Amino acid sequence: MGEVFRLLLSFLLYALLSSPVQSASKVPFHGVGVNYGQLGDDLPSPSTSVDLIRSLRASAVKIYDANPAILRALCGSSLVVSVMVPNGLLPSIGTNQSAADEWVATNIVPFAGDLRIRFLLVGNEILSDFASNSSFWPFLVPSMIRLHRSLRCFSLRGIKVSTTHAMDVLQTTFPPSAGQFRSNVAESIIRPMLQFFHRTSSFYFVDAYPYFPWSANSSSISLDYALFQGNSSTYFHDPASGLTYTNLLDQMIDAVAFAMAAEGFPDVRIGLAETGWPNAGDLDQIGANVHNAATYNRNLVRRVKKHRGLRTPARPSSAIPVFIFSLFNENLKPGPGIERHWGLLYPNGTAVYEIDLTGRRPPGSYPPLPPATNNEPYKGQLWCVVAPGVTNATALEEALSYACGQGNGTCEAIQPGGKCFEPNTVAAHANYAFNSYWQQFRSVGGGCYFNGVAAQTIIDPSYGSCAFPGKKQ
Ligand SMILES: *[C@@H]1O[C@H](CO)[C@@H](O)[C@H](O)[C@H]1NC(C)=O
Ligand SMILES: *[C@@H]1O[C@H](CO)[C@@H](O)[C@H](O)[C@H]1NC(C)=O
Ligand SMILES: *[C@@H]1O[C@H](CO)[C@@H](O)[C@H](O)[C@H]1NC(C)=O
Ligand SMILES: *[C@@H]1O[C@H](CO)[C@@H](O)[C@H](O)[C@H]1NC(C)=O
Ligand SMILES: *[C@@H]1O[C@H](CO)[C@@H](O)[C@H](O)[C@H]1NC(C)=O
Ligand SMILES: *[C@@H]1O[C@H](CO)[C@@H](O)[C@H](O)[C@H]1NC(C)=O
Ligand SMILES: CC(=O)N[C@H]1CO[C@H](CO)[C@@H](O)[C@@H]1O
Repeated sequence: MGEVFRLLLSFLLYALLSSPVQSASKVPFHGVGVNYGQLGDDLPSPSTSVDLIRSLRASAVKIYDANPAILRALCGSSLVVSVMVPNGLLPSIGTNQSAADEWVATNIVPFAGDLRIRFLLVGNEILSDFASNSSFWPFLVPSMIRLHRSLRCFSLRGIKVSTTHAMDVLQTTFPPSAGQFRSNVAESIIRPMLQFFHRTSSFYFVDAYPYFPWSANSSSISLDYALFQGNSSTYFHDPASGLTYTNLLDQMIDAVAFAMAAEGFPDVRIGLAETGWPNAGDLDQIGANVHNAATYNRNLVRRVKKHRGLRTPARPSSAIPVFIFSLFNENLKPGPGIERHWGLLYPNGTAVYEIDLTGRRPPGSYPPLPPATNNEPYKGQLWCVVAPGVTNATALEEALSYACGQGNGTCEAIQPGGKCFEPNTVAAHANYAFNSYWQQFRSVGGGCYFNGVAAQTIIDPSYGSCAFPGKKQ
């Protein structure tokens, strides 16, 4: 055996044996997963949905509960599965080991033999819920610890226990090297959580959407940078770390990596629980279109394929598991229009745009995309009126009474004798009330949706002496 060869061999052996703990660095799955949300009243059955997930060639699926019908439909598929404990169970699971054991016995154990369950996520964005549920925060880490103990007890050692976090768990994200957790959770919750992830080789899961920082600040952040197609003039160089960023997603994820390092945990692995781009939205929401959504998700999956996993400048050697949000457009999600338009598929199973989640399909082989029509903010006036095609009088009356019930003179003009009382129909009054409500309450989060019966328009609905206030964008 030649000396060079022997040296090479011993080096290889050394590299093999001295590489970090195998289980900690193993890629949980190759390729890209998809989030299968259920907030729609028109979604296909679980088994049809699982067929659709396979046709997209996803590697993994994440659900927001442990719905047994979905888990049964997944049996026999090779998909890696991530299940979730509903937020509302945290107080009982966090204080009661029997409750944790019972949850695992009922929801996981029956499927563990036939499914590749790899992640058990305990609650969804718990630390971003300030209003009703900040009272749940103290139960988050205890719940994870108890569920981990239950899984071991049932010999289910392959399942990592974690939870998901929105970006607002950080108080600083820019530049990424300055990433820092919010002071109201850093010491009390984040530090013990990172300790738990470190001890159990689990992952910090983040929901990161470049769409939001870009759309809030489209004049200073380049769209191409957000869509993974920037050039050297749009790259960001972080002076403190010396790292160069070619896209906004890496920048956001590394803010998390640096925040964890600042708490003393530089080696806890990161997972991307949700990312994506809306394929449509309201008239006052920029950049939400099929062109950008397809571009974002196709470029993302190609990156994952090319680098054998998502890797960021601060974490070049550990692949980040990725779940795209979402499988379907979900019509029951509240909030602005983009919220109902994250899907790769329409509820009828048709693709919003074609995508091969393995990232193998050459970009040039996709059919041309429709042009992006709203990448600049809309500058004209907008009004909020009854959505086209809505005829359900009950639904309109409910929305009308909600809008008028918010007070502040919203519905004065449609009272008897008011300038907009005639025509005295539910539809006409709803038109007026929706607009009046929206113009007044927009700046404090009031939406133009009313459970689907209202929509924005660029056409001034004023008539006769009845003026509808419009607002310039
Ligand atoms: C703990 O959980 C078990 C199983 O759900 C339940 O039977 C028991 O009543 C709970 N104990 C307390 C103190 O809530
Ligand atoms: C917009 O981006 C610029 C440059 O990155 C930054 O300085 C500014 O604080 C951002 N503004 C908002 C509102 O995020
Ligand atoms: C680089 O990207 C920016 C923003 O997308 C664009 O304005 C500029 O023309 C590009 N420069 C080159 C050399 O392609
Ligand atoms: C599915 O739904 C989309 C959006 O509503 C529609 O454009 C498309 O024609 C539908 N496809 C089928 C096969 O019904
Ligand atoms: C009309 O709206 C009401 C209230 O939102 C709802 O309960 C009902 O199912 C709707 N009817 C139809 C035919 O969609
Ligand atoms: C209520 O109306 C007053 C007077 O028009 C206005 O100043 C105030 O901002 C309104 N409140 C809200 C929440 O829109
Ligand atoms: C988002 C979420 O989990 N909200 C929950 C907050 O807590 C109440 C009970 O206190 C639940 O009903 C909600 O579902």
